[in-house]
Amino acid sequence: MNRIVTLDEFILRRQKDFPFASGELTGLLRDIGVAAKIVNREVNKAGLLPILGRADRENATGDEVQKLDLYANEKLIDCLKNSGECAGVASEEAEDIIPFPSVDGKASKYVVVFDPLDGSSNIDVNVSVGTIFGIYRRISAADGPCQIGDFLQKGSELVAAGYVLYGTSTLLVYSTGRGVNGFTLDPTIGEFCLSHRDISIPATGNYYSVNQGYYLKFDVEMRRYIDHCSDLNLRLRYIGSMVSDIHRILFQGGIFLYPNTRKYALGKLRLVYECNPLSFIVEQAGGKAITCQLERILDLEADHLHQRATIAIGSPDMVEEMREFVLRYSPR
Ligand code: AHM
Repeated sequence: MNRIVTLDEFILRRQKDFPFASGELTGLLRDIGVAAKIVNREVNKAGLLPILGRADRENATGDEVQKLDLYANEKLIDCLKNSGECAGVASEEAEDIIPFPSVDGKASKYVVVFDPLDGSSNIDVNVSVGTIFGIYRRISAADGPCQIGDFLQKGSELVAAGYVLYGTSTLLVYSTGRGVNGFTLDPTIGEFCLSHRDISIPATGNYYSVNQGYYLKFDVEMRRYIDHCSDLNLRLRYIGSMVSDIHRILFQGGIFLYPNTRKYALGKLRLVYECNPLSFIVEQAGGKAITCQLERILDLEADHLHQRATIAIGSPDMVEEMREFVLRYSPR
């Protein structure tokens, strides 16, 4: 029988690969692992506790009922704040950056961006959701509070990124720029255990994932590409939770698209919290991620925290094929 390797053990082993590592990044990843376990516990009893629905309701005892995405947000902030390894965070659930006071006079080198619960419209109907995170080395002076510029770095500057998928099992997938590994939570021992080593995305696949309900609102080149996927008899899968949709593609091959629509002229998904971290993972696994206007996602400049981007991400051959459709059919 193979020996179980826990997330903590794996992270510590990997730290030894970096001769000058101070352990901060290692600590941060562990903090995120702890937050993921806490969030997982609540997600799993979402139907039992009064944590579903709107955040402005009150429960039987008059306490404010907390929406699960706000709960996840709070837990991530708590876990990252208390360890002193993180100079501050930017969350999809918060308007501005949240700088942390230093703990024991420690000057933290890193900041974290996250979407605490992606695909949250799925929670009330028991469908998979996820947490997405990215870690940047700060560029502001380490002896002061972190600054907005620390969080608006290009995705290519990420030092680590990952996601947690709360699905039929709970999986944490992350990369520090040296391949991608996945860990499944074993609920009997409460540990994430290495289950998917050196994940590599298939060069092509049988799945395409897009909200086809918006078909008529897409530009002509995207409609042509979607027609092509349909002509090839590819299987359409769209969960409406980006983490889940991309997770399938990472393992089985395919393409995920969220193009611009009439409603979302710049795309819907957030560059900083969603597109960059997932593009980092997919590129690390050998895939590609570009906008529907053909720029590499990780090269995009972010002007503000909640900036949106269009995205085509997944198996490299399929993203390239989509690129050809754009070049051929775009009137621009
Ligand atoms: P959220 O941050 O409100 O959960 O929205 C993000 C989600 C993605 O996970 C998903 O891919 C997309 O929104 C679905 O959007 P749509 O319902 O427009 O297809």
